[in-house]
Amino acid sequence: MSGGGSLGVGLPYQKFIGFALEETRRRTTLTPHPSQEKFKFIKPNDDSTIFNALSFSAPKIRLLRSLTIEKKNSFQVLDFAAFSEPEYDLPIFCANVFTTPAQSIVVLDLNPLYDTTVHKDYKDKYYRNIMPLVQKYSELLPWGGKITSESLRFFSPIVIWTIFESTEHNHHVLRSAFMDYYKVWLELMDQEIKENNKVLIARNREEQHKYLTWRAEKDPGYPLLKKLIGESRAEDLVKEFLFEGVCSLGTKAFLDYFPEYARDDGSINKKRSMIGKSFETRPWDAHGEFIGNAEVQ
Ligand code: BLA
Repeated sequence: MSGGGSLGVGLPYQKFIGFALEETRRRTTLTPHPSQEKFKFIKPNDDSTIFNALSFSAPKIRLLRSLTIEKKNSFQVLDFAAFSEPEYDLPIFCANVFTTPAQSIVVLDLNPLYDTTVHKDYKDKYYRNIMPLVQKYSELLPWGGKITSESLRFFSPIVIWTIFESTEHNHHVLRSAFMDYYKVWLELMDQEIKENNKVLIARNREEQHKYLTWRAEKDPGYPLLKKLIGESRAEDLVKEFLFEGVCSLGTKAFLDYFPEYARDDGSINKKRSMIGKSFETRPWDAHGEFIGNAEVQ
């Protein structure tokens, strides 16, 4: 079947989550996260939409959470992420897919805790050995074209940013990439040794908080969530579930991290991007060197 066939067969993204949890349990012990109780049964305004939310923690993992949403014959969403405890500087696992019968918008990455264009040591530590992943998928899941420029600093040199036609074959490739990327993340997690230096731990915590702050404010899924469950429940979901930690890991506010979004009256500019979209082609070379020319639209 092609052209949206995969939308009819139950919740395929639930299978991605099933795989990820099984693989995680092979290596560590998952404990339900406190946020799970509140968000397990989200009832959207519209009966034909189904939400599934799960969250856990584990010895090195502060938060592992997934959200899938399905509206029959309309769209499907996968949002899966894993955040380590601040004692580790592990990348953040990030899998986001928005699928309609026509196309799928995908971001799959080990989002760096530290911007890899600035922190070369961080780039070498985590990405040098896994660059072949890019080769493996760059033809099947090609660069998706111009993107919100601000997003780039949260992406790694191995990011898969793609938009593809929703066919069975493409979803098969996506599942394979998802599994590869997640296994790599678990492997890195296994290898990491606990940091004892309080200054470095505080730095890791702040970087994670900055990431959470960005996504809790500017995530492209937010407008749709508001439509599905209303503004205040969407805000709860974003702050207490998807990006849990945004209210507790740090005290800085969005504008402290991203002052370029400040309006004259001190409020946050509602635009997602201040710079515009850019990066028509993949802005990293095969070695993970940034070669982007931010030609703004
Ligand atoms: C579109 N989602 C996008 C786009 C990106 C992402 C890059 C393309 C538009 C753009 O350039 O901004 C995803 N952007 C990310 C991710 C990061 C980032 C993961 O900066 C991480 C740092 N997407 C979801 C969820 C929904 C969703 C949960 O993850 C819905 C509930 C929807 N994403 C969604 C929709 C679009 C989209 C509807 C297309 C519309 C649009 O561009 O606003």
